Amino acid sequence: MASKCGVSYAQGLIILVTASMLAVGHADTIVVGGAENWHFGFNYTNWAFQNSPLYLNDTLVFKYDPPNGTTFPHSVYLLRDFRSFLRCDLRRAKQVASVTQGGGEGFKFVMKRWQPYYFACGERAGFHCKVGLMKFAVMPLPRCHIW
Ligand SMILES: [Cu+2]
Repeated sequence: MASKCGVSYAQGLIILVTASMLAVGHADTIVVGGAENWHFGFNYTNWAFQNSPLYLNDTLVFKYDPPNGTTFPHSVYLLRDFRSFLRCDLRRAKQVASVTQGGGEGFKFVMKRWQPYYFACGERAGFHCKVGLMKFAVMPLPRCHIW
């Protein structure tokens, strides 16, 4: 009797572990800007609208060349709130990727928290954000398995 109970408990554990693995496997990886990558003058707010919704634990990939003779440097910052997002106000913003981190496979950011994220390029004191449109907001949704 005890061993039978133990077996079913183990089976239950296996099901739980498998389910959580499936949930992890369900997260998507999205290249910011798609084929445009992360550059000056592309409308990332439109891009974010067109690619919404995004979900918790999804990975955003920012791809941009490290500084060289022909490209402008870019970076990735998290702005503090909606107000600083609207104004491209970089004071108190948090840098999450430097000008060199967008090379190769790109800089990967996992949205782990259920909160709005305000992304922006921090170069030229907000000029890339304001004039270059290098900003977008995301509110990642929890994935539901109701159906
Ligand atoms: Cu930039």
